[in-house]
Amino acid sequence: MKTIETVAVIGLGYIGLPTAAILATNGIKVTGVDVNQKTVDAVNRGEVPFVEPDLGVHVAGAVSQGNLRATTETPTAEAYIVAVPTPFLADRSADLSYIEAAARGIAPKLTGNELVILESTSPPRATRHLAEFILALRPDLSLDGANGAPVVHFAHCPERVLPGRVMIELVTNDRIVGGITAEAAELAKSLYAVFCQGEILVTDDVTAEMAKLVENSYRDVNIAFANELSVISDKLGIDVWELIRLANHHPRVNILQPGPGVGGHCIAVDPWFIVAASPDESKLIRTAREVNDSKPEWVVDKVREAAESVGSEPTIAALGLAFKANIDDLRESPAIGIAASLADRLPSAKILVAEPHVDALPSALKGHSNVRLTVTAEAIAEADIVLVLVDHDEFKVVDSESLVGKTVIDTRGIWRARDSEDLPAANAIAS
Ligand code: SAJ
Repeated sequence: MKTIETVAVIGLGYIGLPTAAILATNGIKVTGVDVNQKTVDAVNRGEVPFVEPDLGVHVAGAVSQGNLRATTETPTAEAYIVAVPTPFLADRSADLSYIEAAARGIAPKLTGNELVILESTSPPRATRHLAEFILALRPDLSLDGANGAPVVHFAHCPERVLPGRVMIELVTNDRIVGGITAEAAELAKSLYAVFCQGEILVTDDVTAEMAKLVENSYRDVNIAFANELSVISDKLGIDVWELIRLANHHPRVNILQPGPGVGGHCIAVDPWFIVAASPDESKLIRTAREVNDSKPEWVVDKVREAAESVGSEPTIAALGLAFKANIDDLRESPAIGIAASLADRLPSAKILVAEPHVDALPSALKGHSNVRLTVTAEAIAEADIVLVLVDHDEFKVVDSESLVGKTVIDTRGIWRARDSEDLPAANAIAS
């Protein structure tokens, strides 16, 4: 089998850029392609346009070694890795237009014997769609060499790295590689083996696509269970964090943590691709999505109840906007929807948002005159109601004294772990 020496990575986002950087620091000549000129310029300066631990060192090193460069034009390469977004459409089926745009860039560059890998999280049969799309543009090429036409190899290799740990998990996680043909899978396996120290498991393309969706649905269903328990516990007047901590002492029970809802581009999205592919059979998966999607509204209702008891013009400190702890990623974050909904429903309230990982409010909140971004201490000091939306480390070390006399709505249970004497328990509402 041939050794791949040049790779083009299409899409320099949260997955494409780390993948490009890790290939480049392992000796592959990598060209990163992105439609955003600012991203391209940043990468060529050796900089990273978003927060991800250790990524900056890899990008700077790869660029200075001359192994990584970025451009807006798809170049000629031996392998193409497509890592573009796959959002969902209004009917919750996947929007494959970014994949198709990447395919339009790749198609004219092919001469035969290249490997095209789809890394974007995709609905079942998206890799085949990509292959058919490219071969429709290039009928002189083929999947199997029929009529002597040069072959292009297509594979799906879903990423499974956890934001915040990407540079570690890219190397250590096991990987699934699914080929439209066995040869495509083996070629893709050999490319990932350049940097992946985990096991590389080979299968067909559709099983690989489903494996990724199933992993995230598994997590979604389990988070939904925790979120449902939090709502039940609230009704029963018991502390859900204590309940879960105790139940998890059972050797075969491991309940996840409730929160204000599920965010991020993966877990809140991927299960819908399974539902869209098999609607009548995906009852549990759909219900879990609905349970998690309904949690933000439940939190909003809790805050409104608390606001009523404070009286007119309450000040609410909303701690955190990111979709999870210690990152700056705001994609699909339930915290943003909650803050926006509070701003709408409580027009006389002042909402002080503290998000240490961003320096400006996202567009969904900018239009609200009663929402302001500030620092944690100031938000808490001014607040009647303190609403924890993200379990950032910075919030965990907040001085308990500063919370005395305030109503605390802690959707992440971060202040539950403290010595109970430290807690402003009389005012606290667990969610
Ligand atoms: N969350 C809870 N309670 C929990 C765990 C998570 O409410 O106990 C919430 C988080 O706050 C966040 C959301 O769920 O809003 C998702 O966070 P996450 O840490 O579970 O996952 P992601 O979206 O950062 O990354 C997931 C990972 N998938 C799995 O763990 C199965 C990651 O490995 C995937 O690579 C990533 O999706 C992806 O790109 O698909």
